[in-house]
Amino acid sequence: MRKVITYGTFDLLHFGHVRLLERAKKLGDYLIVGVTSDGFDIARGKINNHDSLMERIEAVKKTGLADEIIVEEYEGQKIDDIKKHNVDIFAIGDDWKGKFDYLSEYCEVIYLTRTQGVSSTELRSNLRKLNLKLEGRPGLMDKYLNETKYVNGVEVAKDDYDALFLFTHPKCNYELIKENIQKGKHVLCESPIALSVKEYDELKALAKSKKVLLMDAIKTAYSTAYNRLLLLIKSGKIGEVVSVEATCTSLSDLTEDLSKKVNSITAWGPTAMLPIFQILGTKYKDVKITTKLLSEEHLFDGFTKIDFTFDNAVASVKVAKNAKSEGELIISGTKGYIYVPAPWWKTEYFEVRFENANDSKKYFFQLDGEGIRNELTSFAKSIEAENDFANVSEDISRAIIEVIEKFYKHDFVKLESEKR
Ligand code: C2G
Repeated sequence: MRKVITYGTFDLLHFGHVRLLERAKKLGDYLIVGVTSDGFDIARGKINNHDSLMERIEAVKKTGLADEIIVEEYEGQKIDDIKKHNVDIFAIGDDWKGKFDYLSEYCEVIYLTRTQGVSSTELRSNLRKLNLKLEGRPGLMDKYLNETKYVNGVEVAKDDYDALFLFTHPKCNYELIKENIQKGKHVLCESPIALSVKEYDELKALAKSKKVLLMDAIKTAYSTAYNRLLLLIKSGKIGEVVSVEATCTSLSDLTEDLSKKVNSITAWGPTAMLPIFQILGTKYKDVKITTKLLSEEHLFDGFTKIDFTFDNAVASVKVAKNAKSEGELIISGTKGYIYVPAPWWKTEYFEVRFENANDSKKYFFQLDGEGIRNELTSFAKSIEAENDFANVSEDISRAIIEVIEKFYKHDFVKLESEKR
């Protein structure tokens, strides 16, 4: 029996793909099709697939041409597969001509003519695009604009727009969001969406009645490593969680008018509180805010510590724009702990550590675009599917705002400045 193998992404499966599979199949008696995993595609720079891996596998299956479907997950896997499956022929479109000659050491390599006039890229660009307007602090504009390029189904709006990505000063959020929702626009807004729970609930209700999406933007919630870490905790890897400590600091130029600057608790609080509420839930028994104010008038905190007490655990957050510390995340459990080194909020790496160092493990997951492009993808997908795929749930957004509101109500302990 002659075994043939071929590989591809097969996004939005089309005539060109089917013709390739047909010809590959005819080269032998048994066809193995390797479908690329999302992770592998991301690693090789193809981040804008429309269909998920499951959908792409299903589509290949439906052609009835594959005798076996496998998933391609890593660089170099082709050699392993060819050896493992005793493959006689490797076939691929001639857009790859010469690129896989190195496989001839293991089997015959055949390049098949690519079908002209049809491609996944073209099909993707014909799908309806979400016209996204970006509005916010100039310092962030270039970074966010650049991220939109990687997101399938999103186009930066020229005039009219369907959706708004907002990253203005948080005190402007409420009015701007209200105005846009009333006009029927979907809104993705940098957290916190509002500075009081009342305003937040009002905006959420308005969005519901206007049938638009209002989504909280916290990019860390879309980082692969962070999400895997949450899953490990939920699966009991470190036992029962007893403590979560998150620190986020950035020293910035605060000589300008502080009324225009975002204070520490608003800038960093949502990100720092995210793991606490996602791991321990939002029903804490007690919260205490201790702060060092740079300006009483603008309620600008240079450094703030927030301490939570839960029934079975404690948590604390340290945020600062006028103090520097190690931006780490430590989650302690009854069996072990997870350590995420600085800057944990855009991490690709973490460690699970145990008493016996031999049991400790290191985890690495590639992260492109700090999670922003994944966040934009979730936003666009949620709108397209009329379903909420957000990674930050409503109760968590509300809990974050509740703490920030407490700060704005002056419900904190104030640290004095050193007298010199
Ligand atoms: N193809 C074709 N004609 C087209 C489009 C694609 O013959 N009009 C072929 C490609 O040459 C490839 C297969 O269909 O052999 C799958 O194409 P893609 O889904 O674009 O996958 P690709 O990025 O080429 O992945 O490890 C993955 C492989 O290296 C190839």
